Formats: sequence, structure tokens, C-alpha cells
Amino acid sequence: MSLDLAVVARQIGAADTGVLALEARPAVQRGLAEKQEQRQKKPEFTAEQRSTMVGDKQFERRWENKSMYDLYYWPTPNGWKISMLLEELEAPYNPISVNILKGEQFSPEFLKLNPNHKIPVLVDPDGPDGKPFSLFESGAILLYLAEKHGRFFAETKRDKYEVLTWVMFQMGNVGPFFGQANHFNRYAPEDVPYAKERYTNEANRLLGVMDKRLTSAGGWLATGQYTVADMACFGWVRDYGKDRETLEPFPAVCAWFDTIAARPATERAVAVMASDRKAPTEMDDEARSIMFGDKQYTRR
Ligand SMILES: N[C@@H](CCC(=O)N[C@@H](CS)C(=O)NCC(=O)O)C(=O)O
Repeated sequence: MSLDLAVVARQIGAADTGVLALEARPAVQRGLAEKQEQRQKKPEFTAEQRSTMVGDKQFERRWENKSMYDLYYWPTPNGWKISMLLEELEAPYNPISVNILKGEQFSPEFLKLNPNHKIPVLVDPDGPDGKPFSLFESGAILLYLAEKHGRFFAETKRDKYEVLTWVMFQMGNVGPFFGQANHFNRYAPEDVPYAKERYTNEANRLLGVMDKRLTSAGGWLATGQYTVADMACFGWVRDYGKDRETLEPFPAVCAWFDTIAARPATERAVAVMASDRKAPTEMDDEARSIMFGDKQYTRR
């Protein structure tokens, strides 16, 4: 995997001296100057180019550009939320692969960033106090970035709490229940009809709540415009509603979903590491143990 203990240590402020000394080396300075020149010629990178910028390259880029975020990432609904926002913001970021099917989330380096061993994690080299700042929990990351960049959030206090309400709605309801519905419908090793029915009913109930809200609130969940609350829910609807028939009873959700899916930023965001995603049928026993079995439940 692309995690480097020294890099992580630096990001979270537990700096490793070997890493800090690198900046001063002439070869590194030359490399940085060349990269700076290239950047001036071609400042924008495609999502695909960015997704390959791991390891040394990613490390060098951190020195160059204090506004370059690191996004510890895997292409899932919780990961997409953050790549969607970063792409909308056109903020420079390094997507760093954390292959959760291979157990990379359990590495000591990653546990320092998120003791709950889940993606996404964002590291801002220029945190609120000017020092590197690391966050986990996708809702917190969305709100942090939206506030920092002053976009996709709110101008007034009333709107701010509308956005918070619908972000919390996603974090407390949509994520957990859609997640369980997907688990029992697609991944569970045995058929558990009661669980399938309960979580499918809950997911559909939540789609109904969203449908009503979108109908009465101008086509967006929170404030009548596109905000992080919509981004938070989009990936879950995309995953749960893979089979379009699931969404058809909810026309306002369908319209909302298609509008967001068609945004160029969304297209770029969901393309990041897309080829690494595995269907449930492609998961081997090792991946199942990591996600749902003994490896997942080892106390760390
Ligand atoms: N509440 C967390 C949930 C994050 C989450 O469940 N991430 C999953 C992928 S979507 C993960 O990393 N799972 C790995 C594991 O549980 O070991 C958030 O919103 O950030």
C-alpha cells in the first residue's frame, strides 16, 4: 500500500527527522523546481493522473504546495462524498489508496489517523492553526472543507443548521441503514430474511423522506441549492439504487440523483480508483474476514 510511516508521522505532527531533512537536499530542491515549472505550464491534473500520484511523488508534492490535501481513500459511498466536494472545489488533492479489502485500514500508520480504521481521512497540511490537521468521519470532513472554502455550505445561521440537519440525517440514518441493506442483500454469507426485510424497508422509508423533502424544498435537501448535504447522500443512493428500479417509486430522488450524477465534478470524483472496486461476488474469503469476520473484530 502507499502509506509511508514517516509521511504519516509528519502529517499528524509526530515528525520523523529523516523526513524533515529531505527538503534541504539539492536533488529534492532541483526536483521541486522542475515540478514547479511543469505545474506552471500545466496546473490542472485529471482525476486519473491524481490517482496515480502516490508514494514519492505524493510526498514531493506535499512539500511544494501547502494547499494540497491528502485524502485517504477507497471508492465507496463514504469516500465519494469527499472526492465529490474536492472536485467541486477544484482543490488540489492526493487520493491515497487504502485498500480496505486487503486490510490496509488496520495498519499502525493508518490507525494513527483513524482509530476507527475506516476511510475517508483527510489531512490538511495547512490546518486551522497553520499546522497539519487530520480528520476522520466523512460528515466532519465535508463540513470542515465546506467551511474552509466557504462553498456548498450556507451564508446564514438558519441555512447552516439546515445543512447540518441533513448531513446528520445522512450520517445517522442513510449511511447506517443503506449500508445494512446492502450488506444483507449483497454480501451476507447466509440468507437472513428478517434482516433483509428490516433494512430494505428502512432504506425505502428514508428514500421516501428524501423524496418528500426534495419535492418541497426546491430539488435540494437542505437550502434550495447544492450543498454538502446532497453530496453526503448521493453516493449511498448511487450504491443502493444501482438497480434503477429501486429508485423509481421516488421521482424527486431520481431527478436529484440524475442532476448530481451529470455534474462533471461528480463524474471525475467517482472515477477516482473506480477500477479497484470489487463486486460482492468478487470478494474472496480473506476480504470477507477483513470486512465482516475475525480480522474486522480483532481488538486494536
Ligand atoms: N461513519 C464513517 C463510516 C466510514 C466507513 O464505514 N468506511 C468504510 C468504507 S465505506 C470502511 O473504511 N470500512 C473499513 C472497515 O470497516 O474496516 C464515515 O462516515 O466516515
